[in-house]
Amino acid sequence: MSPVLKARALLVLALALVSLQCNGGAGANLPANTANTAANAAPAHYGYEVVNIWPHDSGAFTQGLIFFDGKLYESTGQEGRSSLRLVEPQTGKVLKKVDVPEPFFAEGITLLNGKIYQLTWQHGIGFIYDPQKMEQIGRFDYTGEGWGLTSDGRSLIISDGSNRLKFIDPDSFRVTKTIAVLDGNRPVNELNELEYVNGEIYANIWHDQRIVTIDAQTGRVTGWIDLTGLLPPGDVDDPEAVLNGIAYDQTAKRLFVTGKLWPRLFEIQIKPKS
Ligand SMILES: [Ca+2]
Repeated sequence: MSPVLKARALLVLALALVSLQCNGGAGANLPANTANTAANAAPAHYGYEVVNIWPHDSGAFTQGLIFFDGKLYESTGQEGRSSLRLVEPQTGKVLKKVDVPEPFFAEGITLLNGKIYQLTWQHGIGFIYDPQKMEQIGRFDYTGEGWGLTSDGRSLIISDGSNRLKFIDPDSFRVTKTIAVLDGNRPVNELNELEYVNGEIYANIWHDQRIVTIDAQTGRVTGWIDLTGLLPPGDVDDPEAVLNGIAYDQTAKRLFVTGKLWPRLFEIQIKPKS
């Protein structure tokens, strides 16, 4: 190898190492020294600290949550009660609401290329909205159930209640890739609401007090965030009022979580488990 080529090769290697340092790890709010960087490392275990508590509509059966342009957008489910909402975070006030008619049961939402996409549970039909006008501007079709939805900035990423995440092209709505979410060799099933955070996908698991963090390239579980005790006992007694709803404020690096029918929405910071 010529000296010039050798120097270039060393530069490429150095850049690759820097890139690995920057991209590795279980997400946004973690101290750098707890980052789970090794490709086959065991998942890291995290707890949480509450930063802010804000009101949340206890009639909202939360199925999708995103933060964009200083506001929360929320999708609520159940037939006849489904909606897309624009919500003021600090007050929980619903500023605008678009009702989703029966028989649709709305599910996850995400923002991609300036549009909000919303899934429905069992109808294979999704809705597209203009987030500024809060108006429906289109529909799309997909195969299988729709549970959670997020985006890596290129694809729509759909969960369907299994351990699989489907990547869908937003122009053709064809599946371009599917990843299986595995903790070691164990499938993590019933993946629900999703949030893409810096190369990882944070996912609620139906009826589980933990959020799982997933390598968005491979499906490998990188961490578990245990949110047990987040909602004070007695706040809700409905067995379906489970933790569901994760939104990430990319600008201020804030993480928000709530649940179905929860009267509160939390900004949390993830902490290594002691
Ligand atoms: Ca989300």
